[in-house]
Amino acid sequence: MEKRAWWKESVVYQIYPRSFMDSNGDGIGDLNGIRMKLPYLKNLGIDVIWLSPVYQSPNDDNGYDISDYQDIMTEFGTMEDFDAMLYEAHELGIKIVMDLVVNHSSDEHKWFVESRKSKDNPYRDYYIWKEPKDGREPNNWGSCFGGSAWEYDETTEMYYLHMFSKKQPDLNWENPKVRDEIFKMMTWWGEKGIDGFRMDVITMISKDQNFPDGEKSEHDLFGDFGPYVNNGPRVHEYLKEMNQKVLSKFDWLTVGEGAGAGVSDALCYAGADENELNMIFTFEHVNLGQGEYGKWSDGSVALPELKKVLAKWEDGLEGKAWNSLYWDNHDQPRAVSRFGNDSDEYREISAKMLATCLHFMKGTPYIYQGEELGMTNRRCDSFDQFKDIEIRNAYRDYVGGGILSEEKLLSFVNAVGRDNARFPMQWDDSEHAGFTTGTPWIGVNENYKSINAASQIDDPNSVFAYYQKLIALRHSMDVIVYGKFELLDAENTQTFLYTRELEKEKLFIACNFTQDQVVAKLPKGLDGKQEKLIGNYDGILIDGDDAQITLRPYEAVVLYRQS
Ligand code: TEU
Ligand code: CA
Repeated sequence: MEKRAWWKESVVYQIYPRSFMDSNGDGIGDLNGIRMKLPYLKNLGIDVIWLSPVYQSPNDDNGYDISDYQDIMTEFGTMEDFDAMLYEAHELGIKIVMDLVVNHSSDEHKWFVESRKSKDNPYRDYYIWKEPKDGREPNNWGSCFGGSAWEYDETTEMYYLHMFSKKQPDLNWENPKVRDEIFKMMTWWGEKGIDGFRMDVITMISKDQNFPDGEKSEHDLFGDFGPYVNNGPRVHEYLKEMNQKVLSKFDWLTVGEGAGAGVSDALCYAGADENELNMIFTFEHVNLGQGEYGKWSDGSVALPELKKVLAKWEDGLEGKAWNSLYWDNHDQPRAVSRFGNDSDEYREISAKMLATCLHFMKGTPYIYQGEELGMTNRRCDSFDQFKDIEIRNAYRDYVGGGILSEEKLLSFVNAVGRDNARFPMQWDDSEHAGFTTGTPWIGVNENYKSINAASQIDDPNSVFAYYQKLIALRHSMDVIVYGKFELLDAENTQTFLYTRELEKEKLFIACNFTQDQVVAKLPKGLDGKQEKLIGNYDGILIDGDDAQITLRPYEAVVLYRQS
């Protein structure tokens, strides 16, 4: 069995603080609200909280635009509030992993305020400045939030690079002073006692210094920056330096957000002997189903495609690098709406099926706030209900540019827009779902009266209770953490079947992704007499003679055998 580690055996819960719990009635989630809910998370059984950014920020991108890496966002509270939350989490045995956003800072960070003052300012080369080319942007790269990736600055008559919003200028990692500032800041947080970092678009920090134009197809307004920004020429050198100077000094969980990273890249970023990170998040499965308008689509994905991508990562990393497992995060639509069925009839059962499918795979599982309740997408009927800069800019570009009708883009945003994850956490059936006593910064999903924590925490048949069981099983069985994954029946369009094996222990996981009743063959060596470890229905429909199992609509079953 491969080397044990606490971060391999943990279950992580992601909190998007703005939408988690408001303690002071200003309609915005905050640190004291998180502290209030630590017992809820302890009851769920999770080991680690990944905290989306809580640093000082003008909130152009809800905290992913940082103006002071060592101060707390005013709306979220004070450093004393942070210290109190960290202390209480540790008292409960819960670790806190922070969000490191150092591909870019906010344009209100003092470094950028200085950098833009003059070409010879000491901070000039903390960012990426280029002269105009033929009177225009230095190249044809587009920003992830639409528009050009270059913003012209009148003061010095040069452009600066921003892969995201123009208020998120990219930091220049070529500059050793930038790297040292960041490593010093990371160490400062480490000495405060945090337990690691999730690293925002860390795969983008090294750019091709020629800044060449990207490929552009006829539909595209901008060139593809991918080959020149993702997994850039010095990214592994920088991460090895970060590991040597910071990460190696702490017993941390480190997970990189792997925009554009494939399995071969992951073997470097997360390779057991690479001395970079513990694991990365792939985008490959959540980016399936994209069409001619990029992510703006109905989000539907054929099951064989989804299985193949997930299996490719399981097989590709097996024994060489550690994997992460997620359906949801603050950038993704709600899994039960996208990959399950959020109708009244099938929402709970399909949420439990998706949870089983993910949590029995090999890797560290991540639960996004509300996923443990089976929270769904919110179907909005007006763009006024959205706050996300990515959505607002998409409206500007696609509707404003006459490319898509408002109705069409609205259907896509309702399917895959990031605000689906940012409508407030649904705590109970009181006004605003108990998230705030004030007016929430963003509207609450209208279904909060039927989908909320209070109605589930004492119900043994709830989605919440099912997640408790999954987490407890992972804590008690090495085969779930360390067993080798093998996909079965890859082409099947209705079922996701796989096994896990560790020494004499074997698991068979069978998930029906449809509302039809289907039959699945048992893998060799199983005759149905095995122990049913967990499932989202009572009983089991097994035919030992024919070595097959009947799966009811959205049924998930896990069989356990010790040979
Ligand atoms: O996301 C990086 C990223 O690639 C996302 O913008 C993703 O492509 C998009 O949201 C999918 O629709 C990270 C953070 O998770 C995100 O919240 C930030 O907006 C972004 O970086 C910039 O910091
Ligand atoms: Ca508040």
